Amino acid sequence: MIGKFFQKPTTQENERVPPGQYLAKGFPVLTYGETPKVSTEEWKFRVWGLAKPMTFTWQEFLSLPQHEFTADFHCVTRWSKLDVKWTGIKVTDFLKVIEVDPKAAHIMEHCYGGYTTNISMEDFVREENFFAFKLFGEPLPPEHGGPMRLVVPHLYAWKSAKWINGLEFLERKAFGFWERNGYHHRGEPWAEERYSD
Ligand SMILES: Nc1nc2c(c(=O)[nH]1)N[C@H]1C(S)=C(S)[C@@H](COP(=O)(O)O)O[C@H]1N2
Ligand SMILES: [Mo]
Repeated sequence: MIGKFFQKPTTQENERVPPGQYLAKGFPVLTYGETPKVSTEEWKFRVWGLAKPMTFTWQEFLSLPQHEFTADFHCVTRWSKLDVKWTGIKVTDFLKVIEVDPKAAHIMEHCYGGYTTNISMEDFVREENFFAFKLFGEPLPPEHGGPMRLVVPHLYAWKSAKWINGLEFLERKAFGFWERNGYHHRGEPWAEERYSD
């Protein structure tokens, strides 16, 4: 596995690489299907389900507080990338400007292109989760989910929806694209929650 696409972690890095994962060289792109091309002018972000329906334009979304983030990234296909630098908006800040019904316990992430992935409210509201629109100081490239993606560092990266355009708040757990295709409903890398039983 070590060679062209993978590198050996240093002892220090090793502790940050979850079991069964290898450090990728560069930042691989992993997309199922086509890369949607979405301009910031046409970009819209919707909230619905067990929440007051709302729609945000790019300007409205970007008027929320912006922060720099450094996060590790773990794909279930066994590559990891440490210390990815992003600019974005905290999920907790976004949640302050929407009205979610207290009955909402799960969320379906929706994207341009039709990809979906589910996440529990508990996993979603963590302080370290964010919507990213810059990668290493540059506008987020389309192949990495630009103009806007979600990043959920503590779960496998298939939960980090690229081209995200909406959140559907739900009372009960539902399955997104990979979850319907045999992947774990939660996907915690340290517990190797790769596949559903
Ligand atoms: N909309 C959408 N989001 C997605 C995916 C996808 O195919 N479509 N792939 C997921 C998977 S499996 C991974 S590992 C990461 C990859 O992000 P990257 O291509 O920026 O490395 O995006 C996740 N988000
Ligand atoms: Mo992945």
